[in-house]
Amino acid sequence: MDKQVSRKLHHPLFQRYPENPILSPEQWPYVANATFNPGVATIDGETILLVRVEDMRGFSHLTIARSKDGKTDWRVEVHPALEPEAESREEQWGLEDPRIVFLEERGEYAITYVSFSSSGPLVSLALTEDFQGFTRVGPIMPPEDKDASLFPRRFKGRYALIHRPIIRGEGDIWISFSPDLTHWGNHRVLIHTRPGWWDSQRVGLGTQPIETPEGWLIIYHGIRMTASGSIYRVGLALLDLEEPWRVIRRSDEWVLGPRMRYQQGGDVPGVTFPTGAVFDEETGKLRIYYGIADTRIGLATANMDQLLDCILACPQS
Ligand code: BMA
Repeated sequence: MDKQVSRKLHHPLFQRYPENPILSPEQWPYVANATFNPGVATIDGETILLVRVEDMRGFSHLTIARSKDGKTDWRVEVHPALEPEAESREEQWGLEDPRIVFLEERGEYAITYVSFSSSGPLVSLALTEDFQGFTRVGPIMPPEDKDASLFPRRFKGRYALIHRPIIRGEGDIWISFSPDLTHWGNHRVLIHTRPGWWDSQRVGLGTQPIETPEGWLIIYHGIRMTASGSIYRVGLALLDLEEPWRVIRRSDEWVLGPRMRYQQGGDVPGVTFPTGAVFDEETGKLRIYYGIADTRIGLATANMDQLLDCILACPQS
């Protein structure tokens, strides 16, 4: 389909939920400065958000909020699900920005999150069957590294991890492989920054990778520096289904950004930061959950067929 046509047909691709923000620190059962950047999973039809909660020292932990429809009536747990371990130097400054996938063959969820050490952010992994008990695998990528997610399945026996190391100040998205979730190698650059573009400064994974018949849909954030700070917007890419280190398509344009007034209010205005997605097969809609200005949580939905039309009309990468 012609790119211009597809853009007009489906513009805007994502519809912001009219009642945004769906969760705010004021709704928390205990004192919190900010509640944002959640990982998402569904169990028995219920939506579970693993929310990054920043306390009044500026350190974060992860707490669960549940909702039957994924939009309203959130029940927030009174105690954190994952907190920094007191003796852990890797978690000294808190836990941030989880992404969740269900590892079908293991029958458990993998949670990749940022541990903040005094040497910088790094990627850690925890596993859970039910979001009640957690097995902490611990750090899997050294600093500086963040914005990580596993894929829900293996590729020729190897697990794959998307992550974003900072190398000489540059932030491209990488992919790495492991036979056992502990030893990682075969590192490759996956999605690079584009000088001059909306995603010129840094790019990082947004939600967990989403399997579709056309390939792995990647929703990523791109950063541009401006005179009044950074703008975090959202773009799309498509990876080969069996060789996910191959980028098939990448959107020229961003598909979601901080446009609404409520997206400018918070600790870090101008940040739209998706971290979790749920595909509803019955409605054909994708729901994405994102951090608003590092303070609250927003929801946006898109029709999956339109998303795929859009990404397939994008340039080959
Ligand atoms: C990134 C992460 C996110 C945060 C974003 C915008 O580097 O630290 O947690 O939402 O910056 O401040």
